[in-house]
Amino acid sequence: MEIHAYEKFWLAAALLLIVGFIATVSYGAVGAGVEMIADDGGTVDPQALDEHPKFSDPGVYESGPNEYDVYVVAQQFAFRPGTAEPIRVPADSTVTFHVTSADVIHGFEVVGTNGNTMAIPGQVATFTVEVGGPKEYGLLCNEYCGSAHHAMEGSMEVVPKDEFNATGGA
Ligand SMILES: [Cu+2]
Repeated sequence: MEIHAYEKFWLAAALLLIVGFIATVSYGAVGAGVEMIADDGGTVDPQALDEHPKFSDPGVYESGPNEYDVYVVAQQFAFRPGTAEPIRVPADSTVTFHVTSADVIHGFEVVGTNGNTMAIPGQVATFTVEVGGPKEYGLLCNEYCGSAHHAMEGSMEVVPKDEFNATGGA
């Protein structure tokens, strides 16, 4: 059977594309360090966050050498902390976020890092971000949560270690 040269070329190009697409999907699934948020953050009563040992006073808690826990409450239309005042963490540390919502479903993304989750009332989403040198990161809600969703944002400041200690952290 005679196959025209152009037909061979397009067959080869189509096969290459398929292999390329499979490679990018595989890389995205296992190579890029992307992880789903597990359900091991536990549950919480969204009506009684003010009785919770940490969510009643959300903020940055030291949990070990260079390790910090950050408790964040998302609600229409702000992150506590994050929106009214930035989340401040020291440079070169491991930061574990514990995020929940007090009302409806929100998103919580630390822009420019691997940190991104839904904030669901009654659920605590937990994920860890390694921060390097001093830098400011944006925080975004990326689940439509109401009329001022587009304005729901905040910031996280990675500050030099001595500066963090000087202000006493959270
Ligand atoms: Cu929103």
